[in-house]
Amino acid sequence: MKSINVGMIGYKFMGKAHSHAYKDLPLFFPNTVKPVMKVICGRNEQDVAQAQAQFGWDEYTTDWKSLLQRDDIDLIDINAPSDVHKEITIAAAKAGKHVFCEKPLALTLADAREMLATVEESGVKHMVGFNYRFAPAVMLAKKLVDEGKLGKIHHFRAWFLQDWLVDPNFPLAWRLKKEIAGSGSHGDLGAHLIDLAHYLVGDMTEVIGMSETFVKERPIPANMSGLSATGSESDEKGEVTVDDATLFLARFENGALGSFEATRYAAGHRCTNSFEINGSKGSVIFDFERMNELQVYFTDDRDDVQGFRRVLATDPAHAFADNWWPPGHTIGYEHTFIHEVVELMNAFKEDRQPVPNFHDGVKCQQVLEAVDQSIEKRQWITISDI
Ligand code: SOE
Repeated sequence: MKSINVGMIGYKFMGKAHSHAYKDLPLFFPNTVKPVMKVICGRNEQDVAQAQAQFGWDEYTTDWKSLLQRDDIDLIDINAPSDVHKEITIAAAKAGKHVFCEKPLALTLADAREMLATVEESGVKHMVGFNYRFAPAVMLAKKLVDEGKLGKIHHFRAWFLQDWLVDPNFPLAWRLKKEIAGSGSHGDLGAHLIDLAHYLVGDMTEVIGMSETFVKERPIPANMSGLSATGSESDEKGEVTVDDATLFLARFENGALGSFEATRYAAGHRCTNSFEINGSKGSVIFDFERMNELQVYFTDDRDDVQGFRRVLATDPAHAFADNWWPPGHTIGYEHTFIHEVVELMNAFKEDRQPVPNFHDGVKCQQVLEAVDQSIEKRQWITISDI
């Protein structure tokens, strides 16, 4: 197989990130399957036509169902809001199309499980968009954990902090409506942290959480595009039906303890996505705003040089780095999506499921829902119970 024809649904933030990944991939990763940017799909004809021309897709359509009838489409990429993930995934898989779906996989755990069952029954490939796994520095952390270089893991501590809601007049965007987004900071930001925890440390056994919606009503936007609106032209307000911040504690199967914080109210933090892992033989610290670096500490370093050192994950020894620039020439946010799509294309080349796939999406949704239940019941929830 030399190429895969893509039909992509959604053209905003993630649509641009995915389009860029498909476009750049063949230039830097010529030895894998080539994604062909066939058709981009969206509800608003004028906007999707503009996206088609700007992002470089062959065609556009406003009818996603028409993509499923076409023999020349192999893969459906879903980056429209979360409320449509399930319907499109199920229809696509039943039509024999492979599915790449943005996170969080679904609005509920039951929906996510149904999506997983359908892609499995249909025998198609499935991938979920947890792009932060693909930062080479994160992959280095994973390698150090897997090699036992950090010893027995005691702590996983993660925080994803944004501040775009601090202004109480920021409009009621779709991300603030439960029926469309599923949840707020929890499913949007916390989902990434949960996936990183699964990837780096392993499965969790129980969780307890708390959350808050600091601003309960916001102006209804006259016109809103993604996160880009800065104010509202209307005096009318609507209810915010998702969490603004969610924090939780977790126990892992391997005995480690976890703490997680996701918020859109951390003034000054535009996109601080960080974790720290402490083990019996060392620690690592990752901060997405310095995504090329991993802070590393080993207990068996000589006494007189004990301390964290900064490793720049841009050498040929680091994941994906060989395909980019000479050592020290850094990469950015968009590269996480390119690496993600390289994994997807490699899965076609090697005829296997890509990772992370819908199993990982369901596992993440299970933790999201367990935390929600614990908040509602004000008690610890055992993950395997739900
Ligand atoms: C918006 O809050 C957002 O774009 C998320 O939806 C992404 O998944 C995260 O990577 C950055 O923040």
